[in-house]
Amino acid sequence: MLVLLLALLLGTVCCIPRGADPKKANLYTGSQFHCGDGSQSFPMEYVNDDYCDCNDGSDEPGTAACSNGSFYCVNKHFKGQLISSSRVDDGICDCCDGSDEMGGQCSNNCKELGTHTAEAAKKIRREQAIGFQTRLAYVTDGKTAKARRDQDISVFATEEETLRAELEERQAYKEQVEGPAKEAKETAKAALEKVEAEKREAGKEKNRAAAELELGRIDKDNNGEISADELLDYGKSEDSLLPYEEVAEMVEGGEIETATIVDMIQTQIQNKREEQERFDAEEKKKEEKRAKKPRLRDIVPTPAPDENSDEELWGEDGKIIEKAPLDEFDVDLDDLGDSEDDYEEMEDEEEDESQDPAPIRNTVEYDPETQKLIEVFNEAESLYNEAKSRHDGAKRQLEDVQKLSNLDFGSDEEFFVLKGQCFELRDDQYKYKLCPFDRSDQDGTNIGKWDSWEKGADGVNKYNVMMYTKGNSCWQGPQRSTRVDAMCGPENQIMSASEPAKCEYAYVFATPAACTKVQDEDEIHDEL
Ligand code: MAN
Repeated sequence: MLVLLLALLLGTVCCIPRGADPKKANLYTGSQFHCGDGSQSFPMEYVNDDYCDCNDGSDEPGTAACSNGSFYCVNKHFKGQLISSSRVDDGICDCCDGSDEMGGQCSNNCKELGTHTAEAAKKIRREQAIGFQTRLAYVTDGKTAKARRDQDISVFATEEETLRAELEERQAYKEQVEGPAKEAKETAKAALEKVEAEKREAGKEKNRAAAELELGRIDKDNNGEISADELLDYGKSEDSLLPYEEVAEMVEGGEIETATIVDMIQTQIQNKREEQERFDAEEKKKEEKRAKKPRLRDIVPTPAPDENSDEELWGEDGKIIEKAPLDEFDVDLDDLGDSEDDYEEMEDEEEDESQDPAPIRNTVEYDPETQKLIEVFNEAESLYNEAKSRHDGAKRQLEDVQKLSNLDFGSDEEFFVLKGQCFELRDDQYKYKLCPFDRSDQDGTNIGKWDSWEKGADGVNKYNVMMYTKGNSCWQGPQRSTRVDAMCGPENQIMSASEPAKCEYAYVFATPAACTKVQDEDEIHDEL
């Protein structure tokens, strides 16, 4: 036993049979051999006699006699290795020390292999050591960022609260002044509409009087009746208000009614007026556009004009009020007090209307009292809007930092630095991209959004596998997902990308964040 132990320590197998596993050296001591499974015993000479006696093949470690036996390659300077005994003396060199073949048929290349493997292992260790150093920096950065986030959250939350209080206050004030302004506006609008309706009526009357006057021109002999000849003559005259065809039709029909003629003339006068108004309105609009002063204006249908219509407008109390310069009109009549959306809608409407030549519009002014209420409201609204936009900004800022804070960047915040970065790998077919804590994609197709950490094969480390799920749907397959196995590496890099099952992707991702402290150099040597 002592000899055997000594042999093991010296790395030799001087006293155990060829191909025997040093771990089972005790089987081959004494004069009797006991099969490894304890089933039978034989004299020691039965060992390696090229005849298989034990069911477990343990009596023939150094021959190919047992189909289930194993041969131990000592492989000094490299790693001992068990191979199937069927590979013994088959003319192929399996062990690096060549011991599986008789008579020095194979060269011993264990030393080179050992040196090469040791160097490769050393390189990996070195890279892991570098990775671990980087991880330490990641941890520092991650922890600093976390502390900053925590601080930001408390600052932003206080700020958001202050701004919310201010917003609520301004909203209450806006609501308070909105009612009176709206009411005053409506009253003013109703009064204006009333005045305008009256003006329209008056306009009609004027048209009628003008038509009666025109009748005098037709009735040349002034006998109070319109004859067919008088009517036809009038129709032919250059300044006739009636088209000749209509006049001729009337004469032909034999019904020359004075009232009908007055109506016809009145209609013509009215049409002409309206045409002129439309033209004027168009011109005015063009002028405004040219002046490039786009403003929201109160708009109402234009009343029938009278001589003063261009110069005068009427206040709520029916008093004429001075027409103010255009710049003063920036009041929104119907949509008083509502959101920016309404403002945009109104502007859109204005835009649409500019395509349409028909409508006649006019600006509206209010009496000073109403104007004052509107101004108070407008001021309250703009203060509210300004507070709202500040509060919205603070809220967004708080939500953003909270969202970031809810992400799990590892036990020591070591994965934090990966947030906001993306890594790519191109294989023969696709370009894969991983943006940690965000998403994974294949040629731009979403193959998973950040979901959670999962334990890796060791079942212990909580931060081994990143799961990205709920990607784009896959035809006749599951919704796309990516599993990312994080391994230690000196830098961040997708090492491989594959699709083990349809639309289920797998990356191996090297990152310093996954590195742990490397065993010291001496241990590396001991292992080899
Ligand atoms: C595309 C790729 C593949 C996927 C098939 C499924 O070709 O996204 O990875 O397997 O779609 O139809």
